[in-house]
Amino acid sequence: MALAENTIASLAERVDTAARELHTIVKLTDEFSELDMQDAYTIQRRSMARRFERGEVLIGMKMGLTSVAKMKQMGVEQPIYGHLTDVMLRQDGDTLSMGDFIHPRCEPEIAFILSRDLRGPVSPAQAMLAVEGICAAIEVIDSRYEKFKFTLADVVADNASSVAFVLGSEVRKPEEVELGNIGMSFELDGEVKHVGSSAAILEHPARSLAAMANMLHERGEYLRAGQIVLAGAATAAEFVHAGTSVCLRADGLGEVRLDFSE
Ligand code: OOG
Ligand code: MG
Repeated sequence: MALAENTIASLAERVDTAARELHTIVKLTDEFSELDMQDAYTIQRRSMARRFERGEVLIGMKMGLTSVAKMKQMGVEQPIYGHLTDVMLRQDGDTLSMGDFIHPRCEPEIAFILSRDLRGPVSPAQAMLAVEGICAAIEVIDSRYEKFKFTLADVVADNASSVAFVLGSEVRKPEEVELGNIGMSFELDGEVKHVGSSAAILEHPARSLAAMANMLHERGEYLRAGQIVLAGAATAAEFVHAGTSVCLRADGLGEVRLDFSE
């Protein structure tokens, strides 16, 4: 750890307040260049602890930067994770208000729903034994950093830009889908912006799930039965505005939608 305990606490408060009050902040690394990944994950946990104290409930985890398209878009080259809470969960077809976000982007994802606890270290195949359901998902990300620009440590401290997500209504069992190659079409206002495949997610989304369990294991933590895990975007993300309709169609998993209003 590079940063002092009181610095970590105050940076956790800074990212939490920015997320709550919907304003941007300068990158933490601008001020604290020594901020390392371990500190960043500690800041993330401290800021989440503040949310849990306010009553939010942990319902899952998200992987991020698991596809080459996302790594290139963000200029950051290593998978990361963040926490998902009940207030981030929206329903398929919901209309979200732009007033609840800073500069939101949407991205197409695959989600896992776990039926068993999952402890690392595990292989992708072992990780899949804990999966009950697979569905399509749209994640809304909303970096608290100016211009949506950050280093790896900054974005980790900011809970991997998490703000909201929605799961598709069609949930399939692992044996019912070809998880390693699900065709995904990501549309804004009826126009196809990206076509991709679940293969873009670390070559197979099961690898993302295993990586999630294995990274948590480094901190002595594990995934719980019932939790949702987002595997990470299969394509680049798209900015949305008031009036934008977002739709993800995923082969065998139906479609999932979100709309944005003022
Ligand atoms: C970081 C979060 C990335 C994904 O699915 O790749 C992410 C960001 O792009 O702001 O959620
Ligand atoms: Mg994502």
